[in-house]
Amino acid sequence: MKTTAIAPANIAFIKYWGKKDESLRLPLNDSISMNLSAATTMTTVEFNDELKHDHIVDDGRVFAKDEILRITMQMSRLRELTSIRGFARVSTKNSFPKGIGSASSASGFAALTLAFCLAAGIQISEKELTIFARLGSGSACRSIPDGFVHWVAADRSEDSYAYSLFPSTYWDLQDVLIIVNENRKKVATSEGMESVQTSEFIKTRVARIPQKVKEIIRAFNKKDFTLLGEIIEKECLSMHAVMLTQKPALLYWQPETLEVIKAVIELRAKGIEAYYTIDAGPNVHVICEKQYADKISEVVSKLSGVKQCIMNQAASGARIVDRHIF
Ligand code: 2P0
Repeated sequence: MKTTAIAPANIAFIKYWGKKDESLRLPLNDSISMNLSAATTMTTVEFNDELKHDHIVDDGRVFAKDEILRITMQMSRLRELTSIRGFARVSTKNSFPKGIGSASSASGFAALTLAFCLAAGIQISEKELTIFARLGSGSACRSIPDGFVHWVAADRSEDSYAYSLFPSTYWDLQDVLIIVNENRKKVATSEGMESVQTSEFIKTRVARIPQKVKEIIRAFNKKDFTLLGEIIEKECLSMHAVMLTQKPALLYWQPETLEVIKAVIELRAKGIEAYYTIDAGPNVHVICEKQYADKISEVVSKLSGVKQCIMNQAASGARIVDRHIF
């Protein structure tokens, strides 16, 4: 059966940076994210008895060799986990530039995992789906459930899953995603994370996460945007402090990144409440409540280094659609 899934990228408010088990992609700490409405991947999967291997086609541009390898590895893993035989044709399409932080691997592996399981006719719970997606790319598990999502760190694969903390309709938050650079990054996140223990700050960072998770849930419960924003920025800077002090050091920011950060701080001084967060790349996510999104986009778009602003609301998780890529 031909099956197509769409999954959103997500932006983490509490970040995932570092694994305690590389092959199982078990994270060092819990993370919390928001699904993004305008940054999605669509993937069609169709099993075909005549195929001798999987056929992967990127609709619109060519996949790099390492990307093909990661996708076929995930398909082999899914075949093993579900005892499905046979190969499939897969086509995938992004609604946003590739290589923008971790976004494309999260939405990509979430959509692939859901489309694969349904095309194979497997009945599977949302929790299991998040575990399967996590094995392809850690952050992909957060793109399966609805809205604002909590990924639980654990020592066993079956215990490290993601669930919806609050539905997408709970709070009208916006993410103004500011693109300053569309190129694929030089150091992939998986590789960057491997040296996380070389940072002198990693232990302190991980020890602080349970308290931050409690605080952010309190901010959500009270819909206290100031508290939420302060946690988001502090958490982003904590992760980048680790990245910068790893060996080799990881500096993902560009001069344009700082330009946007400064603009956000200035906007805040003028009473426009906005907070920034940045993933493993130079682009900036500005988080705000709905009434300020247009103003933020208008101001930031005027900066010389800004190429594009993508407006995102909180979105539902991965879902099946009835149109196909091929
Ligand atoms: C996050 N990132 O929480 C953080 C912030 C990057 C910076 O999740 O190795 O691409 O495939 O499990 O999922 C990037 O992690 O890494 C990521 P792998 P993934 O969003």
